[in-house]
Amino acid sequence: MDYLTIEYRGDVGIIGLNRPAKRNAISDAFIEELNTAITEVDSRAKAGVIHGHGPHFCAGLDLAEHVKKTPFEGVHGSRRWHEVFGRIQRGKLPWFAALHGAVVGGGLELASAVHVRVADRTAFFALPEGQRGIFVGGGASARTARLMGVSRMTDLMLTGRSIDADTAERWGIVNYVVDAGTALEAAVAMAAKAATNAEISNYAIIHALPRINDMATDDGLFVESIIASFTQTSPEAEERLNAFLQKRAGKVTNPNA
Ligand code: 1HE
Repeated sequence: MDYLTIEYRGDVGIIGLNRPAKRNAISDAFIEELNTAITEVDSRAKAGVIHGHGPHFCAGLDLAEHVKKTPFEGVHGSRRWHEVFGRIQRGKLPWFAALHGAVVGGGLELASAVHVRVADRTAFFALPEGQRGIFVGGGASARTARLMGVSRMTDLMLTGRSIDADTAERWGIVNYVVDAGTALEAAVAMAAKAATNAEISNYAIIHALPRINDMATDDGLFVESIIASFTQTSPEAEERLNAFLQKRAGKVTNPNA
């Protein structure tokens, strides 16, 4: 692969954005490689991690390529990002992102498509599209706005300012902030843990939760009850429930203990 690395640690597939000279800027060829990498990791792993090689996670859209596109090519490009990132958000696996340095524009859109985000203290976040004379096109108005809220995203886009990792955590953009240089290790550890869950539970978590969140409460509760009863009838659920009852499975840990 020209723009990505793929490695496996146990059941965890790790995709590394690997175009550091251009700050992992995402071109058309890059997005197609990402699509291929997702297919490969989907078939071999039980959880995935995305991280960036070099000083930054990702500088977003490849502006050198974009500047030469017609508006209609831009539409197709944007829709392709939606498809590929959609395969992460609503695909087979739970995905984690390890973030450091710049997580900007399309880089933040990619990070918004995964299920859990871990940032180290070097990470900074911005949506500079307004300053570049364009608009978000990789899913930020639907995904990133749901993480931080429309008001905060409007502020980021109008002012072009960057926020640090602690602010991103406060705003709901990232789930964890860790020491510089430790995000990948932390994300892989969490992905390895998620990989031990029942596959059907992980599937329900990543597919049902965001959809129910988009529904009216009454509809959501109904759908929840159907999914709950569906997961409960799997042989794996019976074995896991009995394992707890027979004291073969771990208890929930008390974080204060
Ligand atoms: C790029 C890109 C890019 C860097 N496309 N080539 N994204 C942005 O507006 C962010 C633009 N990038 C930056 O603000 C900075 O590069 C960073 C803060 C990310 C990193 O700074 P730094 O000092 O580490 O690197 P640099 O010297 O700015 O960049 C190194 C090289 O990468 C340089 O090329 P070189 O040939 O002069 O060495 C840069 O031109 C190149 N580079 N970022 C192309 N983005 C689907 S819609 C999504 C819409 C968006 O994502 S818009 C936001 C785009």
